Amino acid sequence: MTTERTLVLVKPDGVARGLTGQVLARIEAKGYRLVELRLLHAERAQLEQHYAEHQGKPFFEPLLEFMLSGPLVAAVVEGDRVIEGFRSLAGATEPTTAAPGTIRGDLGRDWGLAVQQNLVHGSDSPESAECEIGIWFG
Ligand code: IDP
Ligand code: MG
Repeated sequence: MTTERTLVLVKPDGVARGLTGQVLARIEAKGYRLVELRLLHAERAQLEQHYAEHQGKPFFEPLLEFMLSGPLVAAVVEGDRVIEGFRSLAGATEPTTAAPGTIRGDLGRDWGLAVQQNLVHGSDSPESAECEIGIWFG
């Protein structure tokens, strides 16, 4: 059984730039299904949990400040191998080198900041997906 759920965030830069619809359209056009969707302001405690693996890295504080800077969209997306599939749609972490055709490659760029503003987050494993869906959707 390969049907999975993943946690997708349209980060505050994506919402502020009016790209939420384009991100969701790419997810739907790929054939995945939206099963939960919320526009919200993140809380610091949620982000500390969500990004626990990055605690202590130089971009950790800038990352939290960025994620607190405005509303974001959280979604649970379902489909066969969707965890890997959404990471493929999103593209590489660095928008400058993310492949054209991906969300980050087509819509993102480097802004010379301490943290990469790269529009989207997607869970990277079934374990992270389960944990992250709990953080954002209880
Ligand atoms: P991912 O979002 O592609 O899974 P992660 O390594 O999990 O990338 O990092 C989480 C987020 O932290 C990234 O999406 C990006 O916003 C930021 N980030 C990661 N590495 C760096 C870096 O080296 N410099 C600046 N920001 C970074
Ligand atoms: Mg990650």
